[in-house]
Amino acid sequence: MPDTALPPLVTVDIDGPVATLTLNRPDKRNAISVALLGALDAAIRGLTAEVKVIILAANGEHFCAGLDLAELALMTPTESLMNSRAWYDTFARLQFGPRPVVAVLHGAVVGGGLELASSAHVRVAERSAYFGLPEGQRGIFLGGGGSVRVSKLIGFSRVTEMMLTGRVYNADEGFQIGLVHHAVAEGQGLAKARELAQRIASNAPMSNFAILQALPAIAEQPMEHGLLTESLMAALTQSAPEARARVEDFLAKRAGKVERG
Ligand code: 1HE
Repeated sequence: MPDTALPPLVTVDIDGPVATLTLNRPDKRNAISVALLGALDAAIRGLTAEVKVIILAANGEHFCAGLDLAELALMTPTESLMNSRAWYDTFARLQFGPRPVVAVLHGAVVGGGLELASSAHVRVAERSAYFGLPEGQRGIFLGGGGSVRVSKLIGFSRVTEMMLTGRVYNADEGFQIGLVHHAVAEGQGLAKARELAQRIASNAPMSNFAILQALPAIAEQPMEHGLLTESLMAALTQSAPEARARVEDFLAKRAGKVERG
């Protein structure tokens, strides 16, 4: 039977400006094999310009069990190093690509699964979601960018404690410590992500560009450089025709007001 008859490791569904990429290796809890990483990378690269926002989701009971440990067991240190580099490339394509990414999390979001989730810009967790970094218990280390990305989300101290003690955070705790932005009822994650994605897609493209590209750069810059970058970006976004039209709409009372949360 040809390979094409196998179910894809990542499925792509396009709905207007929103593409939903779904990890589809539920029998192995969406563990990230070389093939799954390649499928995710190809799915991202294959998106057309009409797609403005990505939703990242997963089939089965768990979002992602992390690195495929069966493959790791067969890797030389050099292969493992190169595998990490491949993860960095793909995750950077998500984080620093042109499209905001909304991740929908449920079940295990562990190890490399949490590293993948932390590459998204918005995280929605269903009640069943739980977060851990079991690398310490497996005798290995983070290798998918988690030392940097997860530490930036919840702080180096929490990551140290998670890895040393095997601590697992549930969905509510994940919300409290800033791992996720929204905690929703089971089965509601995708609907919430779609609602957020539609809102994100309706922003001016230049604003989304500045949020995705300038904000993380500014966060790494010394204060004076950050403020200069911010002011340049502000001038650029404000001069786009779309920004002028939106501001005029507000002044003419044609645009919505900011509502209470
Ligand atoms: C796997 C993997 C995997 C499951 N690699 N095959 N990640 C971990 O240490 C997590 C390891 N996984 C688990 O703790 C559990 O599997 C789960 C809590 C995620 C799910 O439990 P459960 O009871 O639903 O499933 P299961 O019976 O444990 O697993 C079902 C199958 O998936 C089984 O294979 P089977 O052939 O026996 O059916 C498992 O072997 C397989 N499976 N997880 C390979 N991770 C770039 S550095 C990143 C560092 C890391 O990510 S370290 C990995 C951390």
